[in-house]
Amino acid sequence: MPKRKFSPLPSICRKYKVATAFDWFNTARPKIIKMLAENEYGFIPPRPAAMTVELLRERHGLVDGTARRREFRLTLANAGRTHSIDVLVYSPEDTGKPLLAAVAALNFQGNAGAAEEDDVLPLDAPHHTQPGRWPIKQLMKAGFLLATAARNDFYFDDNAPESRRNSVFRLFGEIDGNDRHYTALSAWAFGYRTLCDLLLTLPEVDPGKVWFHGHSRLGKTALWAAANDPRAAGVVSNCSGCGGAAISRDKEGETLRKIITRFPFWFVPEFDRYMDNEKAMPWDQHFLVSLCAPRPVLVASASEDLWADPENEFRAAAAAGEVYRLFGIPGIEERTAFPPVNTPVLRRGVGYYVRSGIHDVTPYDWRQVAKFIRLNR
Ligand code: GTR
Repeated sequence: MPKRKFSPLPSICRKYKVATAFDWFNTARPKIIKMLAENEYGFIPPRPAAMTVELLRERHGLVDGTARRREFRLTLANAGRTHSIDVLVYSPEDTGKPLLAAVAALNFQGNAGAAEEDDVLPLDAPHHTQPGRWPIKQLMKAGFLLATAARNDFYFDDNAPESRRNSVFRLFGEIDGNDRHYTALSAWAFGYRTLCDLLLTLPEVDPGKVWFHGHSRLGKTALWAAANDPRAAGVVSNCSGCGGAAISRDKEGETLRKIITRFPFWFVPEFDRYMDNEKAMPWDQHFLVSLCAPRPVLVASASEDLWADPENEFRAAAAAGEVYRLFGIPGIEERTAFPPVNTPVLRRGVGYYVRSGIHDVTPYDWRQVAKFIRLNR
């Protein structure tokens, strides 16, 4: 395959004249957050006045005796309005070992779809619809606690005005159903924050071990959520592609025009001005990745996921290293070549790999997540 030609990326440190981690954290970082909120993702809903946590059901000894399962209903209340979300939590049955991490992850197909059993709420929903994506036994054995909720419970994933009006944004006032400033990605980022709120109420969760994990559109979201929530100890962006970990300049597969045309409600209208005009962006997606620093970030691609453009996902992961190095954390060393398939480049601070296969989350991916977290403990 001929080598691709890439245009230079804006340097974060040069743009903000940053020489130290102190400068970056206190000066550049808040400006980048503001720029991305105003020009790409929109603002994340604030914290509601109250959240009640109800344990609906609990069962022990599931999944060959490895898992304890809890189903919670969270009710968020603000200004006389309420919004409920169900969360499914799996945790290892008492092994005596400390948890490796407590993972907050939104899911695509509802909690029943994510589960391996047939009796997860809602009972009448299709169960276990994405086999392999949530390998509970493997996760339990690796020491993960998993908390998952449906993205659609925070913002139904379509462009209808009523989806916007019925989203979590409604807790904070009347929503103009046509106002694109209320974005799905920011409502879902609020979802990650809400999962984190729940996790921190569980006695077995060490507050320093909460990781955000997301696949595809939820991988974009996990990065944006972690950028805004200092309680995330680290983040995993799996096949997040355009508007996620992939650089927009010289993008193959999905371009800004393609994503904004299909999913205008994911981004603010200000983002439209960069369609077919990516080089005019004063930032690129490595800015988003760098917002995780100094916390570890793992960027994962799949070899057949050309829509996401693995090589451009690698570029963002590598380029974010300049910010990690301000903290004395190596990240991916400069001039590291795009790695071959199934050859992870896991470093302190930043990790990257391309798994063979399609756009998905697989047991292989979870093994890399566990390795990366262990490396960054
Ligand atoms: C695609 C979208 C991608 C990615 C993916 C997904 O249709 O173009 O950006 O987010 O959906 O979420 O599975």
